[in-house]
Amino acid sequence: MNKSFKRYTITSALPYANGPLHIGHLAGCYVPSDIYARFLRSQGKDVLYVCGSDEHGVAITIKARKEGKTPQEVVDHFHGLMKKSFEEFGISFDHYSRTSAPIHHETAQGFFKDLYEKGEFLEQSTEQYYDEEAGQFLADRYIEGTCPKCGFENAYGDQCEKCGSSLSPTELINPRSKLSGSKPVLKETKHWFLDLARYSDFLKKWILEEHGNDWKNNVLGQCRSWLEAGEGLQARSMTRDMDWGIKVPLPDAEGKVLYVWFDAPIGYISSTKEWAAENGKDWEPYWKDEDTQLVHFIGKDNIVFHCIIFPAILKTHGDYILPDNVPANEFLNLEGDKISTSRNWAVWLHEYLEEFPGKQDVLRYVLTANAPETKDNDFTWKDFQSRNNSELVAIYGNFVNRAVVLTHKYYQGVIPLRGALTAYDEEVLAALAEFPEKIASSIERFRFREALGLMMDLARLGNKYLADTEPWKTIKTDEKRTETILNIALNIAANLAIVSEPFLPFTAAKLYELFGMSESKWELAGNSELLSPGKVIGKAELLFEKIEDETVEKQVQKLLDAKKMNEDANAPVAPMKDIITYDDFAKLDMRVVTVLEAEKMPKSKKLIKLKVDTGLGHRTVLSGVAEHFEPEFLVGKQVTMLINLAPRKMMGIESEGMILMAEDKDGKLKLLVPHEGTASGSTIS
Ligand code: B3M
Ligand code: ZN
Repeated sequence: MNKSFKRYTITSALPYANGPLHIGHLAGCYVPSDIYARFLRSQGKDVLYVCGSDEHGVAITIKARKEGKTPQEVVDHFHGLMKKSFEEFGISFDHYSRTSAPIHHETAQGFFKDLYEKGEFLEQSTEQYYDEEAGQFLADRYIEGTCPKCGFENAYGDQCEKCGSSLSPTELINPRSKLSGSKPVLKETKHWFLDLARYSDFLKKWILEEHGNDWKNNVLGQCRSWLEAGEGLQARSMTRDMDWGIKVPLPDAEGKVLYVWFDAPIGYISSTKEWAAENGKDWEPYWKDEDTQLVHFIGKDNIVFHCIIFPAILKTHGDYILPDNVPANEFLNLEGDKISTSRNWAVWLHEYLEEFPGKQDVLRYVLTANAPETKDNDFTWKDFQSRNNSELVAIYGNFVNRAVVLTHKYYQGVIPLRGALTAYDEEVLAALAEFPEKIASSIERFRFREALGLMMDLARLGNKYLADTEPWKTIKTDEKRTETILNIALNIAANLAIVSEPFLPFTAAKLYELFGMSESKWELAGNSELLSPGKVIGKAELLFEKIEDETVEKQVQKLLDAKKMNEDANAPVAPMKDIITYDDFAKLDMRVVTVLEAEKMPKSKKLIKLKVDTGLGHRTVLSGVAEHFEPEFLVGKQVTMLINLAPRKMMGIESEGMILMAEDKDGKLKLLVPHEGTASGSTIS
């Protein structure tokens, strides 16, 4: 049993407000943190579960530029969308704030000033790329150029997406600004660096000694490589030359903002302050009392910020507690490929709800069952379907449904009396009594997959109990026995409701309603007499529905379509042909012509025979467009034709010229037509 604390502050990573939420977000930290918060609340603990939108940083400004919006417009849109998605999926934050909130600006600036006054920053001037046309310094992602490692011409200032090398902007060959396209110049700029090496001893002791046994190995592994290799503890700049973000609260810092990873984790504290102000509470015990357990739920890419940098800031500031655990998850992939917002390779939460209304718990279940707790894992729609059908429908739902339906069938929904127990009954009740502690122990060690499996074992116990005792048979011969069996089955189902609540809150709520249970109290679980005989239970309703093959096939196809669109969009443009002289060009006689007749050529998949008016007379042309256009679509169209191409006989017909087409990236052919009607034979030059 883990140490019990007086109160619990649970945080989950602040999602960037530059795109919708997808299943990777839920699997990475939001479902795990929600399970933990709900579990502690059901134990009656004092829990504060906070989060908020991360609204600063280059990612936001890039999105804004791409969409021709202001950063504020971008974050306003996605803050609302994400907050709604979290609510819809039962992620039960006590408070969801945002880092553009004034209280956060004040809090983050307060932290910065405090560290500054303590002399914790190194003031260093460095040379940084500056766009003289745009009049601003360039963040790494605003610089692109040729990768020195692989020659890729569109490498970013900090990373080459083609060969994966991490780069610094000055390594790029032919750097250019993404703002103006111009060649940036190196210009001196001052920043404030946190000298992480100063905290090396404290961090090594706190992480490797104090938490060497209770933090997850994937987290300790990353921390160790940062702490022991030494390269991780280089001084890191905590300010940036940007106009979007929290102003650096110093007189000589015009045009500079706090580095997003300095301000964002402080967002947990601001969110707590905002919650306390709105609820008449004192925020400080949640961040300053040693008898508070602080737990940060994050993805593995955020480990260094939550285990090294933010704790160093908290420690230096003084009088703040440090995280008791940081159970970071690895990444969830999708159908064998990395989830990617830019490639639209994702299952978006808002789209999931449109296609699977009311099935939030199915997704919560599958993402917990497949959680990337110790290694990257893969979400497939086939597995989603199979877990829904063979676990939730066939075991969990089937067990509850049979117990309820039979109680209505034999006893008009009245919970029957429990009579004499058989040895098997005693065995089942003894097993029931052990589940709450086993599940609690897994949750307390952040092993949510394991805990979910134990929850399902309880459903299996109930399902097997009914299958073994066969009340549908005993009803014919032994009324009392049947009453006992259904009494026990219903009480197992009521216990299942309590231990399900952290994982499947929507399903648990339906069961509380069905059994007339007031609320989820973990302490009641294990008690086999939760439901009093004589009480009337609600009507049976299907908790889970079978998901058909075509439903998931449609989802897979949707991903494949997105992949194809993305490949087309990123397909390389055909390279230019050799240079020609004007005289070469002048030989081409291109005209606007009008299609008079069109018919498919028999025995040819590709050819359509056209009769066109060239202005100089009528011509027959064979064109390889039969797989792109229907003949009737072409009749009457004005198209572009090369009329002085030597005639060519095809399938016994003389083709006199060539209709010119554009071939799109996806291979589709597009007609080249004048933007308004023109005389046949109009010359093109
Ligand atoms: N906004 C999200 C990410 O890196 C980042 C987390 C901040 S937590 C303080 O995916
Ligand atoms: Zn490269």
